[in-house]
Amino acid sequence: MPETDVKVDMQNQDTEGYGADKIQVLKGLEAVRKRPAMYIGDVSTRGLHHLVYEVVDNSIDEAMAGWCTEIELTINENGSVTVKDNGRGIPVEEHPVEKRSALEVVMTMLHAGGKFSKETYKVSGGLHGVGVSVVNALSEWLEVEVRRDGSRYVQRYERGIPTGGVEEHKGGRGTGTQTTFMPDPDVFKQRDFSFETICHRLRELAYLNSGLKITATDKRDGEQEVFHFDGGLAAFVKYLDETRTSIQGKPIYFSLERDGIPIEVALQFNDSYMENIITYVNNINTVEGGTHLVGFKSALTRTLNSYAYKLNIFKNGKMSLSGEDCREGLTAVISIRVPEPQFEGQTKTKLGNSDVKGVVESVVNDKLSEFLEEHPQIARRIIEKSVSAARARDAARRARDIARRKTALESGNLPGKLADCSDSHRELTELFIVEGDSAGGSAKQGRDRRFQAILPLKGKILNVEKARLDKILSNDEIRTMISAIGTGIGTEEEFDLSKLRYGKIILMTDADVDGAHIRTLLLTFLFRHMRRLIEEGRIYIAQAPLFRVFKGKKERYCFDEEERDAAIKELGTQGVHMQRYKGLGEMNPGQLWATTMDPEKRTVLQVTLEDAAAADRMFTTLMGDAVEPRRAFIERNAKYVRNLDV
Ligand code: 0RA
Repeated sequence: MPETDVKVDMQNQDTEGYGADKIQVLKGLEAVRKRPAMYIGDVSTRGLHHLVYEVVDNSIDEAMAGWCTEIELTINENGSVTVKDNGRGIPVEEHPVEKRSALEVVMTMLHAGGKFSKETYKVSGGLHGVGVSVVNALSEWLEVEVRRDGSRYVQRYERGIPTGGVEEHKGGRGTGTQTTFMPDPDVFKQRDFSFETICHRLRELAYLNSGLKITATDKRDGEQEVFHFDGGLAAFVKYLDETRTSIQGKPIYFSLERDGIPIEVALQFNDSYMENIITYVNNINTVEGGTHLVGFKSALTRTLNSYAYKLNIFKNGKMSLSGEDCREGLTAVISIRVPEPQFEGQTKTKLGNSDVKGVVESVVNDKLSEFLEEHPQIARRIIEKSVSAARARDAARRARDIARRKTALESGNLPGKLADCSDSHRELTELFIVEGDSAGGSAKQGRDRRFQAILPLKGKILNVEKARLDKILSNDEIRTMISAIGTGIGTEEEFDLSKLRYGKIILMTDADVDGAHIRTLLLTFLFRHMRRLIEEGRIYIAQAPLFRVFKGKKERYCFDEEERDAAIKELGTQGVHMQRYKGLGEMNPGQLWATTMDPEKRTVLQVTLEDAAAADRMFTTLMGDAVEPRRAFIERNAKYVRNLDV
C-alpha cells in the first residue's frame, strides 16, 4: 500500500460533519491527484483507459461472485464513459464506522471497496484493484446510481468530492450499479477514449468469464459490439487460431479447482510453428509469465514425452522432446484465480506464488494424460508434430552452426553491409535498418556516424510467419540483421539482451505499399524472434516526409496532405513547387538527415506491445496463409495497417 494512503482513525469519529475522517478523505484525494501515476501507472492514454478498466473490474468482481450477468459500457457523446451492471448494487446504508452512506465511503475513500466485497481473488498488484475512488478523484465529475430495494440512489462528485448527499428516488426496477465519469482535463491531456482498445479488454474479459454478457456502445459514432461466449477459454483459443489450421477437432479444455485455486485451461495445436501461450491471474494478463506458466510448460513436456515413450516413438530410446518441441504450433490460454497473488517483474505481471507451480502442473498432468488416452488419434498427431519439431530443431542447430562459420551470428564478426557507428556507449546509439541500397547510401552519407549505424537491406525479407527456424536462418538478409543487432534470436537460452549492440533500432522504409509490406515483414520477424526488443521499447519506426513544398529558398517538409496544403498556403500559391517523395532514395543525404534522422528534428514512432494476443492475431492474419481473413482485416483496419503500431 502506498505511503500516502490514509487509514481511518477509529478513535476519532466524525460527529459534527467536519471531523477527522473527512479530512482523511481530502488527504487521500489530494494524494491521488498529486501523484496519479502512482495509482494508475501514468497519465497518458494508457492511464486514461485504466480508469475504464478499474470501473469495469468492480462489475466483473460482482459477476465473479455470481451476482451479475450483464455489463454495459457506453462511451457517451460528450466523451464520458458509463459502466452499468445488474449486480446487487453497492450498499447504500449508513456505514457503521464512517456514519455516512457506504456508497459514499466506497466512492471517496482509498481502498474502501474491499471492506464490502469478498476479498478473495482481488488483485493486490499491477494497476487494477486500486479502487473506484481513484477514478473518482481523477474525474472532473462522476455520477453513480445504485438500484436496490425498489429505489434509485444517486450521488455526484467533482474531483472526488461529493457535491451533495446520496439522493433516494423511490421506484426503480431490479438491482445494479451505474457509474458515469468524465476524466479530469487537468490530469489527462488526452481524453479521447479508444473504442477499439476498450473492446479488446472487454472481449478478453468476456472470454475469461464465460456466460457474462458485455455490451459496448460508442455513442460518438453509433458503433456497438456484444461479447458473450459460452465456451469460455475454448472459444478464446478458437478465436486466436481463427486464421490457422488446427490439427485437432476442437481445443482440449478443462476447468477445475484444486487446493483452493480454480484453474481453467484451453489448448490446441495448429499446423504453424508458432508458440502462443497467454496466461491470466484473476483476469489480469500475466505478460511476464510466472509460476503458473512454468507449471503448465513442465506438465506439457512431461506428459508428451511419457506418452511418446509409451507409443515407442523413440525407437533407440535416446531421443526426447524438448519443451520447445512440445510447444511448436501450440495455442493455449491459462486462467487461474489466486486469493493472494504476488505480482513481480518489471511490469508487475509475473506471478510469484511458488505453490501455484505444483498445483497447475499436477492438474495439467492429470487432464492432459487423460485426454491423450481417450483420443489416441489426436494424440498421435500431436506427438508426430513434436517429433518433427525436434528433427527440424536439430537441422536448425546445424544450419546455425554453418551460418556461424560463414558470416557468424555473433557480434564479433559484423556483416560487411553494416556501416557501424563509432561511439561505444550503447544507449546513445541507433541502428537504422533501411530498405534498399540507394536509400541506404543516402543514409550512410547523411547520418551522424558517431552514434548512427546503417544497415541497408535488399528487397523483401523472408516471411517468417510461414517458415521454420532452419529456413529462416538460411536467409541472408535475416542473418545479417541478427548479427548487426547482436542479441541472437529465440527464447530464454538463445536470446541475450545484454549483447544488444544499439540503444534504438529504427526501421526506415518507403512510405508506399511496398515499404509498408517490408516494415510489416520486419516487425513480424522482430515480434516472433526478438520480442523482448519490442517489450523493452527498443524498436522504432522512422517517419519520412511525403512532400517537399518550396518557393525560392524557402522549403517545408510535409508528412501528410494536410501539412502539404498548409505549407502551400503559407508560402503563397504563386510560384510554389511541390515534390512528392515516392521513396527514401529520392532524398539527398542532407534532406534525409534533416527530415528523418536528426534526433533534434525528426519524429519516430515507438513500437509497443500493449496486447500480445491482439498482436499475435494481427501478424497471423497479415502474414499467414488464410487469404479471406487477411482481406477482411486490412479492410477493417486500413488506417491501422498503414500506421502499424503493434
Ligand atoms: C459489496 C457488497 C455488495 C455489492 C457490491 C459490493 C457491489 C460493488 C460494485 C461495484 C460495481 N458494481 C458493484 N456491484 C456490487 C452487496 C451486499 C449486499 O447487498 O448484501
